[in-house]
Amino acid sequence: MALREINFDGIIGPSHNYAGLSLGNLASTTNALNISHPRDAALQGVEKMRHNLGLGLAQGIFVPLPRPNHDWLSDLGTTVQDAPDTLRPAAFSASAMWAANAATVSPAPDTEDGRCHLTVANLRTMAHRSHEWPDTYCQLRCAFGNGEHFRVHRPVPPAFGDEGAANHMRIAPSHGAPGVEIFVYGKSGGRFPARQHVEASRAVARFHGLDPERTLFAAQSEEAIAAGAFHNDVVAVANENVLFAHEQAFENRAELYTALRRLVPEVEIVEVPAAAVGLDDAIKSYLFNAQLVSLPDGGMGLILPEEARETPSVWRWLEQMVEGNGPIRELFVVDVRQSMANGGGPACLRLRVVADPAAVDPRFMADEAKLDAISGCIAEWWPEQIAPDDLLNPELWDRIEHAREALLETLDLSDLA
Ligand code: SUG
Repeated sequence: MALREINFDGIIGPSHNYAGLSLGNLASTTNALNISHPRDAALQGVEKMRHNLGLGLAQGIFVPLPRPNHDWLSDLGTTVQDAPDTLRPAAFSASAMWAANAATVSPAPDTEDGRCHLTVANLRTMAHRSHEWPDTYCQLRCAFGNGEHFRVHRPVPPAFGDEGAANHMRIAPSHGAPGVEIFVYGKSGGRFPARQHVEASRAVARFHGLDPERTLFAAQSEEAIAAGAFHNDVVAVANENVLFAHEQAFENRAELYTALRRLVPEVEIVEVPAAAVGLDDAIKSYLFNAQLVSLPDGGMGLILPEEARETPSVWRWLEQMVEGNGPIRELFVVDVRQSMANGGGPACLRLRVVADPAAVDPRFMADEAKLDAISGCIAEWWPEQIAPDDLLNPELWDRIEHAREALLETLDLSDLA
């Protein structure tokens, strides 16, 4: 069994819009009610996947969820025609594009039964995200239906907020070796909500059959959440034996680093000091929402958003880092501005699964030809732009629904309709 890291990117849905729905996510609030460009957004996402395929990385896809979500509106006693302005944008949100929030994933070498476990996130803190999970669950059961290799769990009950892999990291000498899993939770975010509850993280660790000796729970620092780090993946990212984090990411970083060094002696911690890059610049630029990847020819690279290159303190620090003797040797820049304007960088757009690609339903695996077919479908069907009032227009509702159907047909995934 050949385990590889596969990045499953959420294809950006035809209803992508800026509704300012996420308190604590500064980009979402700042861009509230701007005009969005779903077609450009989705094409940017495809180009990121193409870039990563070109690096020799394994790439997968998830499809957008049905929007507007008629079932959710019906559960709330309304319809898309009659929904109040307080609900309609939430029913249209394309937020499932941020696949890092779809589920938490524990690869086979870490689990008691030797299967890769996935727990769908309940996303209960934000109304517009709380209705993603039933369709995400269906999609993951389809993609990872091979019961010899995978087990997909239903979400933690809504008593405790769970935001999936965005608050979870894994440190291992290599992808295929047993790792240490780190669950990062929030206690308080000052004026902003802490979206990940420690009880949810503990439940996920139990579902996955993780070894308690090799499972760490670390609190996010309150100052990070209050500065706009609504998920840990805005201030830290890990890959194999490397942890790349901001100095102010964790409440008690010394304790976390000591535990990691004891459990994985090969660990390399690359910490960015606040004196070099302040939390504000780190969050504005999404420096840590980069994809930290192992390159096929050795060494690691960071796949960063354009905004990182445009932030002088960040770019200066990165250029110095790659000239040094550390484990991160290369920088790649991608344009995901449409997603970034809602607080979703390169790493938010993907769910990492370490598994044998041959065990995944092939309809969810991507190659160049499939990406061409996807971009053709997007160019033909995705709306060019959405202004807030357009959500009242029945023609747009039809357009969004037809666009998704066309994509499902293109991918032979109409069983998810
Ligand atoms: O949950 N934005 C998303 C961004 C998620 C980013 N994911 C990770 N960090 N892994 C969120 O806050 C904005 C929607 C709007 O305002 O229209 C939104 O949901």
